[in-house]
Amino acid sequence: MEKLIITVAGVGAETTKDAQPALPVSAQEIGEAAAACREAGASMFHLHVRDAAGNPTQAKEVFAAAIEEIRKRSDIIIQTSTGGAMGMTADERLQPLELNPEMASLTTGTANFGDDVFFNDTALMSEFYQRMQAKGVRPEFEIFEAGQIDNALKLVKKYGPAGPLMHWDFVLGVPGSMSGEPRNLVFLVDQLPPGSTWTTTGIGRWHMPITMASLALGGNVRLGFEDNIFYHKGVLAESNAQLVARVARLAKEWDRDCATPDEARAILKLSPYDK
Ligand code: KMH
Ligand code: ZN
Repeated sequence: MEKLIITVAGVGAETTKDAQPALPVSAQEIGEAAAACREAGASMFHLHVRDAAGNPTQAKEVFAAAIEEIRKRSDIIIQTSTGGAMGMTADERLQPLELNPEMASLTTGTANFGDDVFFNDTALMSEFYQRMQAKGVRPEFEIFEAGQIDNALKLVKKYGPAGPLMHWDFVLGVPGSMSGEPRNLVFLVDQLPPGSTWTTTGIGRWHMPITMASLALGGNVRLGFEDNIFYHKGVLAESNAQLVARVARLAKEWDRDCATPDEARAILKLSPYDK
């Protein structure tokens, strides 16, 4: 098995400090959290940022400040979000691409998201995909519903590839979208084109079942306060790094070491990190 790529979705757009006091929000907190996660075994950081009031923003300058603080402390792969937060316009969501991140998330279809709708119609996803292609930013296809795989494959057919392989993240357990039953993961993984790499996100109570299913199937793992704030049922995690350390430990028990960021770059066929 390849080494394990642990991605940390450490901030998100929906989690609040009230719900999880250890949520990193300022650029410095995000930089420190990413470094601690890297130390614990993570090789990628899925990045959302917050404004001075702690609200989600896609402002380029706020992303730039967080990226600077991460880069001061670690070589972790930075994957900026283009999902942003509910109700943001496409132009707002696209802003971090101007910073030429190594990777960015891309959801290829609309999905129910609790009582809201995470809007990604064909025009929006085509524009986001082509912008990433033009800039050489590798997409991570964030899949909440099965048809979103087909939509991503249609983008590649219509516009050509956006890199040497397709990297996927199955986000399972968002209320209103596909649940985190392991059978859903098996069904989704079965549909991927050859050469794909993939990771999983189990939301809330699905964090551990999906993590274990992913490890059993040879996939990778995403975790962090965007997706789940608890360590045990009803017990808050102390930090994002604590969640990373548990998965790194479990994988090691199965003889699977964590990839360093450079090893993850090699697995994902990203360009080497230019220090
Ligand atoms: N905040 C969610 C509405 C992404 O980052 O690409 C969408 C999201 C997906 O977090
Ligand atoms: Zn996100």
